Formats: sequence, structure tokens, C-alpha cells
Amino acid sequence: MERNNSSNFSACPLNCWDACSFTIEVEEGSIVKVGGNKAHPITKGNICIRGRKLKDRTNSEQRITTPLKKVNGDWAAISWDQALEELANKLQEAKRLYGPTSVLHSHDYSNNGLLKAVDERFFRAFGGWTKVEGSLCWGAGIEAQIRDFGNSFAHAPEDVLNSRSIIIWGRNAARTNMHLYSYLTAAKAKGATLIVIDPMKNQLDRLADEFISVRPGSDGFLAAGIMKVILKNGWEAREFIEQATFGFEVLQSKLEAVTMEEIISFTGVSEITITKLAKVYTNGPTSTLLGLGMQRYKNGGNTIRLIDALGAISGNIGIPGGGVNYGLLPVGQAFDTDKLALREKDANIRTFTRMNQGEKILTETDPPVHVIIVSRGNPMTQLPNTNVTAAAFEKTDTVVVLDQFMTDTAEAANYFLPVTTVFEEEDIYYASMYHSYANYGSKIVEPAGEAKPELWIWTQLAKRLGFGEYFAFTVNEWLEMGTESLRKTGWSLEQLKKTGFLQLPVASVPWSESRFQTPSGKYEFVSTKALEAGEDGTIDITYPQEAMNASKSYPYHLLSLHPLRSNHSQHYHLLAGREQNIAEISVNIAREHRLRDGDSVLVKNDRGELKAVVRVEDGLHANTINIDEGRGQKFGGSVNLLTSNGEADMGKGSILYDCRVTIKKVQP
Ligand SMILES: Nc1nc2c(c(=O)[nH]1)N[C@H]1C(S)=C(S)[C@@H](COP(=O)(O)OP(=O)(O)OC[C@H]3O[C@@H](n4cnc5c(=O)[nH]c(N)nc54)[C@H](O)[C@@H]3O)O[C@H]1N2
Ligand SMILES: Nc1nc2c(c(=O)[nH]1)N[C@H]1C(S)=C(S)[C@@H](COP(=O)(O)OP(=O)(O)OC[C@H]3O[C@@H](n4cnc5c(=O)[nH]c(N)nc54)[C@H](O)[C@@H]3O)O[C@H]1N2
Ligand code: SF4
Ligand SMILES: [Mo]
Repeated sequence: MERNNSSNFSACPLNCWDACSFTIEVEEGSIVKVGGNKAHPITKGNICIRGRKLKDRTNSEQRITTPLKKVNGDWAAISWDQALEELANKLQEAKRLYGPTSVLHSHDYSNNGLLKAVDERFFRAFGGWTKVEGSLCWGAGIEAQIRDFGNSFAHAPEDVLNSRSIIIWGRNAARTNMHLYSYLTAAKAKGATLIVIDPMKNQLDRLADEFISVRPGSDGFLAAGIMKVILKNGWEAREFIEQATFGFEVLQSKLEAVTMEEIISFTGVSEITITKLAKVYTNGPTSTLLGLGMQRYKNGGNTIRLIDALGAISGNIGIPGGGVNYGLLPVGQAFDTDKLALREKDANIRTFTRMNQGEKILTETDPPVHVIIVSRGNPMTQLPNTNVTAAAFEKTDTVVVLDQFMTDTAEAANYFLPVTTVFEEEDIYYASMYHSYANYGSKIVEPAGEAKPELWIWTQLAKRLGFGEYFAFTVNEWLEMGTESLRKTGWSLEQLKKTGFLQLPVASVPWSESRFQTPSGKYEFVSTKALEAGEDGTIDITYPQEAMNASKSYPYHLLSLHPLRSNHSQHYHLLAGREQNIAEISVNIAREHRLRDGDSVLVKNDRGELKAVVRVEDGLHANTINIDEGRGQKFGGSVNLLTSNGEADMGKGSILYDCRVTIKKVQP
């Protein structure tokens, strides 16, 4: 066969810390290899299996490549003309009879493309809609950092090389953030001390000097304990506290109200370890790298505020090698997404949160939801409390899913609109999480079958609904629109296309001048933003919800971590031999229930139940179970059958890990 090799720039579109730049090999019009772009300063040509398998997601025989309509319970292929005409009519009718908010757009962020933001432009031009807000992922922590610093602004990845100590606090970096792992290896080689704080031992343990096991949902208490020791010994950074912060006395009085005994008993961490951490924090620079795990609890926002406060009073803010690193929002803020999303034309917007959308669909009457459009999300598998989501979708007249595969959500729909993959469309990709480079993704191959870019679908619908003028742009014009604000910094689309990546104008050590983006300009222990919103704005040392209430019926914590080889639900169908859930259980649970590796169990609470195969894990905190998230029905079923759709204390964040269950041995 004749080889027609060409190498092209693309980028990982997956929701992930690392935002890798790719080079792609094509033969005879098909992708044959997804590789890493060696020239990228952070991702350096190394990519993970989830990225490499995007080739298989594009080429898969399981991919749906024609529009489908459900007729008498079965899917039938239809033309794009018919699909668009029927959908336009349904949207028009829903708007005429019940108003535009009878249309719900349910989405998440499974594709990080800049141009995906035009979906909101569509609904604004339509005259309104019901939108989802809040976050399954990191909402409580983001709001916490906005209250404290005015923004969530991590240090550049290479800055850990300036740290004396590095604390990885609830981030499963070896699994979720592979390039951080390489920087940690380099920092260790330079002599840095690495400490991991987590209820579950993970691959970082191989690198770490110390692994500290905490009880799920108790990290705020741990941070409070460390601060108590610092203050008792007078080790705090007085100058920073006096000159650059607001509300310190209030924090002090909150810390005085909680006893060391309470802290030790709740966290399960000894006073010796707490004192050692106080020394590590005050003999910096100490860099704290937060994951998203410990804020997916009812007390999640306050937990992050307490860890931020620890970073602040120990003098680790604004210095190289320091920082309380969580999100990197200035990356997304550098783009003109407001323009793409037509934000100037806000009207008739009803909001549901991501967590309560199922309940709201079932109960809202003013107006009820008549049409649901799902894009970039698989709510049936990924939203908490699956049984509520299923009932909500079941109740709704018209459910339209834009996707590439027949997911659990798509199975529950009446229309399936097949969309292109990253390699079949042009866009710019970025993640506001870890580094400050944006990547270019060119259109590398022709779309499979009749798959179309989302942009094309919104444009066609807009034309049929009479507001096509809002969509009369070429892809290049859209990209120019979304990057206009960057041009004054010397950033150009041409340059991005040439190199495949470009750095955004984002500081590598934030807050170095001790001027913060809060209303007071100071680091705020008492949040003026919250005060202005009518809250008391103070940090509270509070317990999680379910994680605190060990009851006789539901004695165990359930975590549901991100899977190693899949980005959420996206890769299971490409991995052989993964049809069952694995329940990783702590040693005491195994003993209490006489369970051994390979036994079958039912994990259960009031919301639902799930079958799984046991793996006993000696690195798990007592009374704790983990079942990785992301499995659809065909792969053993979603752990979200068990999770709660409650909301955290701030930021409309999820409480996915604040979950209690029981376990029982069953026949395989
Ligand atoms: N392989 C893989 N990588 C991914 C993803 C994926 O699906 N698969 N998803 C991407 C996305 S969208 C995200 S948001 C990130 C998430 O990245 P991470 O935050 O690293 O991942 P999580 O699985 O959310 O869990 C993080 C860690 O929190 C710990 N944890 C849970 N509860 C607590 C607690 O109470 N206290 C402490 N200290 N730790 C706790 C867990 O044991 C786990 O080690 O990963 C991204 N990367
Ligand atoms: N129990 C539990 N649940 C969780 C989590 C957890 O830790 N535990 N993590 C939560 C987190 S952090 C997150 S971020 C969410 C993620 O939740 P989701 O974003 O909903 O999950 P994904 O499986 O990544 O992707 C959803 C769908 O998007 C489709 N897709 C991919 N690219 C495109 C595209 O360009 N256009 C369209 N229209 N569709 C596309 C995929 O085929 C897939 O079916 O899950 C949350 N759910
Ligand atoms: S999933 Fe993350 S680590 Fe893997 S290739 Fe994509 S961006 Fe890189
Ligand atoms: Mo996420």
C-alpha cells in the first residue's frame, strides 16, 4: 500500500489538567497515530493512553455517523434535512407555547475547544433558554479561591523546582496530571521534600517522602490544626498578615473555637504529624498543589478556604516555589468567549444547577421543560443520583443528544445528532487548570460519514429559525473573534498555527506584589464579595454532610475517583475486559464482612445500588470504599446510582464524594 505520510498539529480536547499538544500521522485519509508534540514546553511530546486512544474514538466502528430518530422505540437513520427541520419546529413550538425557557441545554466540558462557546450564542439569539450552571468538578474550590485571592491562579508548572517542600493535597497526579508527575520527579532530584495528603494511597507514594492518610472530608480541620500550631509558636508571617490581608482576627477566633483533640479525632492525623506539617509550611518555600477531591463535599468551599489561609499565614503566597495551586482561570479569561457566546444579549435565562437539573426537570412548572438538548456531556452516567436523571429524561417530550457514541444519555433520547471528533474540525484548545499554553488543532481528516461539527449544527438551526445572521462567519473569523483581546499582546493566530501552541500572557508567580483581585485588594480571610452578597463571609470549620454521619445502615464512605485509562465515560468501550465495577475496600471492611479479592458485592444506599467485584486495598483509609466513575450500563453501571446530588457550601459545587453506603456479599 502506498504510504502518504503527513504530520500535523492537533491537541487533546479532553477535560484534563495537562492540555497536551499533539502531532498526528495520517495515511490515506485516516489517522494512524496520535503522538505528542515534542516542541511543547510543558507536555514535551509525552501523552497518555486517553490521548492516544482518540485515534480509536475517531476510527471506531461503534461510532454513530448518521442522524438518528427514535421511532416506536427503535432508532431509524434520517437525513440532516429532516433532523434539522423537525428540531427547528420543536424549538419554535416550545418557544411559542411555553416560552424559550421550556428549552434546556444540558452540557458539560468533555471538549475544551474555544469555539464550543457558540452554543450559548445560539440560545441567546433564540431569545433565551434554561441553562445549567455550577460545577460537578471544581465549583466549591473555585469560589473559595475567588473569595480569598479574587481569582484562582496557580504558579507555572516549573515553579515547583523552586520549592523546598511540595504538598500534594488530594490530587491523584500520577493518574490525572502526568506532567506534574515529571516535574515532581525533577523537584525531588533537586532535593525537595514531597508529602501527599489523601485518604487513598496512589502511585505518588513511590515518589513521596511521606503519605498522610486523612479521613474523607476532614482536610479543613487538618489545615486548622496546622494553623493552630503555627500561631501557638509565633511562626506566622506577620508582615504579610499585617500588610496584605483582611480579617485575620476573625480567622484567629474561629481557630480558637476548635480544639486540637477534636481535630485529631476527626482527621485521624496525629499531633506529631500536624506539628511536622506546621514546620514544613513555615520553612518554605512550600508549594501546595490541590486536587479536586477534597472539595467535593458539603464543606468543600470552606476546606479550600482553610488551606488557602494556611498558605497565607505561613508566608507562601506570592513567592517562587510557593502558592496554593488549584485552578488557572486567567487562561480562559484571556479569550473573548463573551463575544463568541453573545453575552451582550442576555435575556430570558432561567438557571438550574448541574446538580439539581434532574429534580428541576421533574418539578418546575413555570414553564415545564419540553425540550432537552445535550452536548459535550453524558449526564446519565456523570451526574450524581442517576435515578433522578433517568426519571427526568424519561418525562421530557423531546431529548436531543449531540455525541459521537451511543451513550446511556443517547439511549434515553429521541434524536441523535452525530458530531465530529477533534481531528475532523479546526479549533483552539486550552485548560484553565495547570499551564498557560493554548494549542492549535487543525482539521486533519474529513468527518466520518455524515458527522458534522457542532458549529455547523447551531448554524443550520439558526438559519432555519430566522437568526442566521448571528452565525454568518467562517471558522477563521470565529477564531479571530475569540482571540481578539490577545492581539494587543502580540499574540497571533498565524503564529499559533505555525507552532501548534502559544503561551498566553499569564504570570508564572501570581500575587508577587501582594495585590489581590478581591474587592479590598487584600488577601481576604473575611470575604468582602460574600459580605456584599449578604453572607457573613467568614471561614467556617465545618463537617461534611454524609461523610460525618456514620449510621448503622450506611457505615462506609464511598469515593468515586477518576479512572486511570478513561476520561470519565469516554474510553471504556475501547478497553477490553472492563465490564464490571471494581469496589476497592479498606482492610477493616474486608475483615468485618469476610471479603476477599474477587468476591462479588452489592454496594447500596437509599438512592440506589450497584454490583461490583472486591479488591482489598491496604492504602485506603478505614471505612472507605472507592469505585471509579465513568462506567455506562454496558460496563457495569454508573457509580452515580449511589451519589448525592446535593450542593457544596459555596460555588454550586458537587458533593460527589460526600456519600455513605453499605456493602454486602452476593453471588457472582
Ligand atoms: N486518568 C484520568 N485523568 C483525568 C480525568 C479522568 O477522568 N481520568 N479527568 C480529568 C478531570 S475532568 C479532572 S476534574 C481532574 C481531577 O483530578 P484529581 O483531582 O487528581 O482527581 P480526582 O479523581 O477527582 O481525585 C483526586 C484525589 O482526591 C482524593 N480525595 C478524595 N476525597 C478526599 C478528601 O477528603 N481529602 C483529600 N485530601 N483527598 C481526597 C482522592 O483519593 C484522589 O486521590 O482529572 C483530570 N484527569
Ligand atoms: N461519581 C462521580 N461522578 C463524576 C465525577 C467523579 O469524580 N465521581 N467527576 C465529575 C467531573 S470532575 C466531571 S468534569 C464530569 C464530566 O462529565 P462529562 O463531561 O459529561 O463526561 P465525559 O464522559 O467526559 O463526556 C461526555 C460525552 O461527551 C461526548 N463528547 C466528546 N467530545 C464531544 C464534542 O466535541 N461534542 C459533543 N457534543 N460531545 C462530545 C463524549 O462522547 C461523551 O459521551 O463528571 C463528573 N462526574
Ligand atoms: S488526557 Fe490529559 S494527559 Fe492525556 S493526552 Fe489528553 S491532555 Fe494529555
Ligand atoms: Mo472535572
